[in-house]
Amino acid sequence: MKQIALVTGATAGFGRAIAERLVHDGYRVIATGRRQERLDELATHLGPDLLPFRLDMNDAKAIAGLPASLPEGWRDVDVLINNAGLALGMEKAQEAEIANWQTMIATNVTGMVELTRVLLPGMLARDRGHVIALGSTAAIYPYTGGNVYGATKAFVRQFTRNLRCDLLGNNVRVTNLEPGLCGGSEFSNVRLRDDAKAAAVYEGTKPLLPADIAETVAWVLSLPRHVNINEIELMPTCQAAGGLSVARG
Ligand code: NDP
Ligand code: 8X3
Repeated sequence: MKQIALVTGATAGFGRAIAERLVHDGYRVIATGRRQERLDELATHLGPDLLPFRLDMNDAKAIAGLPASLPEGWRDVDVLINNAGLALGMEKAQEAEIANWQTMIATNVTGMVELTRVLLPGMLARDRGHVIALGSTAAIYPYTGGNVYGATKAFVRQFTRNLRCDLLGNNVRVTNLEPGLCGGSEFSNVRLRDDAKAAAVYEGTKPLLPADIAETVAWVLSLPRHVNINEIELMPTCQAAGGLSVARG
């Protein structure tokens, strides 16, 4: 029987590429996000193994209602891809919009933990499952303007590590993927709210692409069930961590 994967944020970027790859690899995929027309288009593109399911990660009631609100035959989720997320703004903390911080925390942290909490009991009852999170290098390497976005991804990092402790003794795997510079998604368009500035982020670079993230997810899932990849930090070859900075008077 085909395994069922639920991919959050499947309307763009990594999530869409992961959904495509998993259907291709023989999974039945529940694709979620807010933009219904994108979900419908994905269903038309991928066929009956793709279930479009509108889910706003800021809607606690809708999250709590899963998996009961899924159609019969789609409720036993084996794989959860916690991908939906966003960065908003690059301002320094002292200038940032608090509403942007609230949205990042609500989506990247609160919605993510609520959905995980709702799907874990089913995985434990069936004694099989895998939760894969999209963290970020922003969780590890600080940068100017990364303030709350990086902190939400540091939360993702520690939450997935702690999940491993709580799930020990059960056959539910947990993995955190931490990509660096990645183009071909809407991440920078959403963050900067300016398509020209977003394009400039990748100028002269060969960034990771959503297909690279999907390939990594497929590999992590393909390993024998006794193998748990805890974390993967991945960057394009053209990127490396910077050094420390000093302000000189
Ligand atoms: P995109 O902007 O291309 O995709 C983000 C996805 O998240 C969209 O499908 C969007 O769907 C969904 N989403 C955002 N807010 C909500 C919400 N409230 N409810 C439901 N879905 C939501 O970004 P990426 O594909 O690049 O990013 C995917 C993940 O990877 C994010 O968590 C991001 O932080 C992380 N990441 C990205 C990197 C990059 O450089 N691109 C690097 C490292 C990590 P919709 O708008 O339809 O709701
Ligand atoms: C996305 C990578 O460097 O823009 O998580 O924060 S970065």
